[in-house]
Amino acid sequence: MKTLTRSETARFLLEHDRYCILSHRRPDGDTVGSTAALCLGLRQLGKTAHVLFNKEVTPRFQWLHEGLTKPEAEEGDIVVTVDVASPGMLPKAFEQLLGRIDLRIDHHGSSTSFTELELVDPGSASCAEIVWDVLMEMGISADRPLAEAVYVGTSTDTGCFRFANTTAHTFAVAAQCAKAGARIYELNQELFETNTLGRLRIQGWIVEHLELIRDGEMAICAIPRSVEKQIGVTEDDMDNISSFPRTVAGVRMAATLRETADGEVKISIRAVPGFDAAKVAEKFGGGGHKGAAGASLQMPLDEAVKAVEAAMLE
Ligand SMILES: [Mn+2]
Repeated sequence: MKTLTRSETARFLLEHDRYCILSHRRPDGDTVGSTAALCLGLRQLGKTAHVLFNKEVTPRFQWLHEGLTKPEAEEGDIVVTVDVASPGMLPKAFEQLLGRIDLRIDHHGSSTSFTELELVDPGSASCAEIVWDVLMEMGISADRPLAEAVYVGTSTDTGCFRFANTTAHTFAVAAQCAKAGARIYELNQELFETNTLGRLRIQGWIVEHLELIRDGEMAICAIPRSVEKQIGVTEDDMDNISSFPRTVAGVRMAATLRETADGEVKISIRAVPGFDAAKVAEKFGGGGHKGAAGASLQMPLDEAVKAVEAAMLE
């Protein structure tokens, strides 16, 4: 595995053609926005580029991939992953590509290399910012679709520029997106100001069922699948719901547990500086950032709660 700088990555992308770009499982705004931006930038240079269709992308972010996807990677494609920290983060349908992925662009602090080349910058709040820098090095001029894809990535991974990962560089990139025509107000309304009733109802349930531990410094909330079904929430209603328990005054680290359709328990941990969410997630084979991390557990929900609580108190 060889580590590349932004300029080396730009040179690599300029020198090759026929790109197939991969997002991660349970896709968020950063992986969808970054893959879209990279694809649009490469196409602007006259390259053949596609985002590999990821069926897990929800309506909240689907519009970013419109017109960019293809169903399968082809022989001879240069395969690039964006915002994927480890092989475990790849959607099941992409796992067959392991071993032939050429480049990984990522910003996760705890990650497992699985590609020939990689550009990883854990200091970057979002992958979208890294992609932006690389595209600028390649001489691309941003139009509205590209700028909006990058803006969605940077804004969602920083909770609209409120999380501790936000840097001057994040703001600088967002400012350039605004300059290039991104509809900042509309996107912020859609992504951060508007709540569906389903989301508000699950938040109400969380408020009632949240368990505070260590004198209210930590919180755990386990959401049974039956509750999600009863309330009738969509995956979009649940997007980044794990940030919510952390917003309770005094809570420095919070874990949200959800049962998935295939019987796993998905944990998402959020933490403020001084606490390390990734350390907790790593105990269960997961990973992420200090401020936000996750893992999947193969055990019943009540056992998972006990295991996660023990790991947090450590
Ligand atoms: Mn990200």
